[in-house]
Amino acid sequence: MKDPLVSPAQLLRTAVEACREAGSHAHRNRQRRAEAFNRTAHDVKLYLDRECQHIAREVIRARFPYHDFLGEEEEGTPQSRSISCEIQWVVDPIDGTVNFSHGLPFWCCSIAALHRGRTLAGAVYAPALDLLFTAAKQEGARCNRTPIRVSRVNRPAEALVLTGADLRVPCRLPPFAFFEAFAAAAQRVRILGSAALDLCRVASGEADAYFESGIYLWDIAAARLIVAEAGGRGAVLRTFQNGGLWFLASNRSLFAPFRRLILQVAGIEST
Ligand code: LIP
Repeated sequence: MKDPLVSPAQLLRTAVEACREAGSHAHRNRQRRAEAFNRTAHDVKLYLDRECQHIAREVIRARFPYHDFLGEEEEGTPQSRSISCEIQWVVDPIDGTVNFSHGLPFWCCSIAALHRGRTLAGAVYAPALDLLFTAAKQEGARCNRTPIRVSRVNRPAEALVLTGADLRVPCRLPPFAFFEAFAAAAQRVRILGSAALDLCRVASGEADAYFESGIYLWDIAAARLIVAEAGGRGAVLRTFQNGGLWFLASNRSLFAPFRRLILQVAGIEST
């Protein structure tokens, strides 16, 4: 279906409204953070995940009833869900769910509007930290309305790298092989538990790079634009049948050396 032209700024306004509504609901109801409908070895699914995704969907549908919607809490992989419209909203209602369920403040609501797979607008809202990261295509990136830029660190040995260790996804390489390689190459490596928030820290220059294997589109869809609009670079280095991704983002100087490092650890020739 052909969409009437909608500007990135218009999409961003709705992304911010939906993020604030959904994120505030989780934060207001944090005393219910342990109410889970599913617990597995390394993950937990909360009723609040579903409630926040519903809230975000209602805000978006009220403004753009014909746009497609892809939320983490629905069934199936990102590839298995049909797209009938050129604009698709990608929502992770609580990114960093395990952190949230324990009362750790490193979690956020991440909402992106994509046009033919390219993010045009993205918002990442961390209520417990009172931080709202936003970006619209070619309009820069902001944190709480203040423009942000990636760091100028240009040596891996001086870099602070954020990563994750999602043991749910059967990637060919265990995440800790990457952790070990980054630990040897960088100044420090940290696991904070929310991919979207990690990427926003790269965009604001508080960290210099982020890499994770076994991440999903809804974890990165908004924050990858925020990094790009803050002068950084991000790329999916590998995809898997179940929707899992390897995603690297950093300031411009560090992208090539860290991409080489990842491909070497994975035994993949660098092109
Ligand atoms: C989380 C990511 C995090 C990753 C976790 C999990 P969720 O997303 O943000 O980076 O390490 O395993 O995938 O599941 O909390 O939305």
